[in-house]
Amino acid sequence: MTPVPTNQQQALVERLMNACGGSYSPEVRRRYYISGPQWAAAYPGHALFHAPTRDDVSIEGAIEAYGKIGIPYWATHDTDVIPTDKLFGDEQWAIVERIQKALDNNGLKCSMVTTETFHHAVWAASPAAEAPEVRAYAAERLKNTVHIGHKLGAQFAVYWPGSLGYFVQGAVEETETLKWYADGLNAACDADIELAKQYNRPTLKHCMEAKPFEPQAEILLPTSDAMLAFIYSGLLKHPDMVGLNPEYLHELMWGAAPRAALARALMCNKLFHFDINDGYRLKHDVDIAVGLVNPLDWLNVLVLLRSHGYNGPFNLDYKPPRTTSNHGVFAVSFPTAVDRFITLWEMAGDAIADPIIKEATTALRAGGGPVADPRDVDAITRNNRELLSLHELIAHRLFQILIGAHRGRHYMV
Ligand code: GLT
Ligand code: MN
Ligand code: MN
Repeated sequence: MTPVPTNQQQALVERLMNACGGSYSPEVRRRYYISGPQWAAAYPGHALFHAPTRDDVSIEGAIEAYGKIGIPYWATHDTDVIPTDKLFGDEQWAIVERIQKALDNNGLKCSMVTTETFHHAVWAASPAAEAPEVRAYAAERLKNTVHIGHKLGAQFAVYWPGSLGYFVQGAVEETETLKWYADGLNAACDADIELAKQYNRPTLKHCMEAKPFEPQAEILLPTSDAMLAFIYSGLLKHPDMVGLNPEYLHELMWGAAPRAALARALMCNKLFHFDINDGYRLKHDVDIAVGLVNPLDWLNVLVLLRSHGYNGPFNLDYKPPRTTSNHGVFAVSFPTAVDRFITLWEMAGDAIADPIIKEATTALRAGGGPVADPRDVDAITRNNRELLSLHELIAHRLFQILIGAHRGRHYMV
């Protein structure tokens, strides 16, 4: 084997990317409501056990790269772009202006803003800590993010209360903490109502995002379902303004069927925003790019969302792997993630229109017809026994759609 000299490695990656084919043009990619977070582009590959493997990526660097790829929306945490000690003041607004300029120059829009309430030491006891001054500061941060959101034209604000929990039990009284957390959201929604008037814009959609574990040992709102209960608990002043931002992997992490979790959110009209990625069940938050682990499940998820007319953002909340270079982040990782998403989305359209799936589904719903005695359990069982084989037939058809076999792909053996 011939070693590949370092000055030829990028060219090799480019050549093989081209050889892969099947990529969409930036114009086509822009037709989808896909957002790229600043933190995903700028993730340098670090973790508790991992040193960074990549250099920093600036605000302008991320936005320009997203623009070239054809990712039409951008999202950020407040502190991804504004250092904690520069928040609230003139320097913050100067950075916001810089961001707007970069977005305009590259044809992007800001879709979502979120407050970092987990990294800084001030959140050690969570944003709903016992100390009132921590909670007052949290409220200021949330209101400030809503303000930045209006300034940048965002439609969504996301809340990931990952640090709302504890390592050791006893000191924290859960009901009190949840009430205090609600106070923060109430402050954000109240501020939003005022700011929306001021800016002559609709209020933002406030989206709660659950993760079952990490970074606290025990989490007070670990799942999207727990958050639905929280939204309807009576603690929120404006429950109509608050919905969910489920993340695909966060549902898998606790062993859920992501499709079923999304269905529960859809039933409540609370599926506002969706973080897309992939990973493994009952493991930690590996944030792998969409479709690389569970493409069949992803196809099923998108069939559900398409058939319910979901029209919110698909936020690329994943982490380019540590083995990907700065060049690879934008030459391989993001474009391929976007293209797999588009392919799966269009396949979901194929699945919905597929005549075999349609006929099988209709037959299952029609059943075998009425039985003479509605309490005759044997007759009922017999009546549609053969139809039930269609469950597996539909699953096979979906697999065929996924691999292109419905269009005749097969192996000559
Ligand atoms: C953090 C988390 C993500 C959330 C981000 C929004 S922060 O990276 O793991 O899933 O979407 O705060
Ligand atoms: Mn997320
Ligand atoms: Mn995650």
